Amino acid sequence: MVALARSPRPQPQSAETSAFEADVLAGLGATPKRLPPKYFYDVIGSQLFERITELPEYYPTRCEMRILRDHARDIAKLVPQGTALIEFGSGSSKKARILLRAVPPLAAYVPVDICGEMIEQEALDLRPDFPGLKVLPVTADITQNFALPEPAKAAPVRVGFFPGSTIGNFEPHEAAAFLRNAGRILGAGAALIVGADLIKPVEVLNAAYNDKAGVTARFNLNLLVRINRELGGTFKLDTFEHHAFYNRERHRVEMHLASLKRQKVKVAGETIDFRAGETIHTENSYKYSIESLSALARGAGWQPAGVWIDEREYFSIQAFKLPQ
Ligand code: AVI
Repeated sequence: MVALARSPRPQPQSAETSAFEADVLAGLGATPKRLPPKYFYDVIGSQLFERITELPEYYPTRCEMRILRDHARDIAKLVPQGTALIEFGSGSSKKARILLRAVPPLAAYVPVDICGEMIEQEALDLRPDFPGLKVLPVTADITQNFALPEPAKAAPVRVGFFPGSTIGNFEPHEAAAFLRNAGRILGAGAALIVGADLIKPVEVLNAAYNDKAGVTARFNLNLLVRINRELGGTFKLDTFEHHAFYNRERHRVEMHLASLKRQKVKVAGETIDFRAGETIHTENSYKYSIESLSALARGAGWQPAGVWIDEREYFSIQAFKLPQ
């Protein structure tokens, strides 16, 4: 038998993969190189992030949980009976659980996240613990417009919940756009409860993003693992290093992946050149003051409606309302 030489057929791409490919090629083709942080959260990245939240140096999750537990009753006053509670970028719903225990009966709880597998699993775990609660997960990019399920649309009021300081991973103009979009999705009379990390001493910030166990480094490098797997990338992981530092002028922690040598890397058939020491900027984590977040929210049409912080003033939960 003669073996036929076949030219490789292009694999059909999902819309998700082609958006990933387009964003990665655009980011690696830019100067300086960058990659959007939303792509950290594949299944492995989401698991690594869960591990970060348990690290001794990473204070935000513990602080926010403490604030939620200490002030759940007060915060729950923003959530009247029959509300549809929409959680933006829910990941694991452990913070929502605290709120769900404090609020009166809801029309629905709608966790929205880009990682469909994770929220479907969370919904399965949540249902037996909250019998009678409609848990209606939506897989969507929270930076884009998305449709709410019917029971949430039909509810007399909608309250958004955006914990985790995820707002800090947006550029300020993107955060303003997110707040405006959330207002459109939630509608008149809505409330929005946002967790935001506060400006604090630089040593605390630098330690939180450079943990001794190296989990944040693995989280950062996992972006290259994902590009290798999903886009046929040829990144050699031991030739890139995790860098994280607080940029005082811009009130943000920056994460980068630095190339340890001059090299060429292939991604989706394209060749990318790296100089020794050149970095890919992978994340900004903006730190806010109460005033700076509230100014941003006002500019997006929201009125301040409450602030709760921890004793050390490391983290804040801030509430906003839209006029009727
Ligand atoms: C999800 N986000 C709020 C985290 C943060 O702190 O900016 C992501 C993270 N990056 C490194 N460690 C944690």
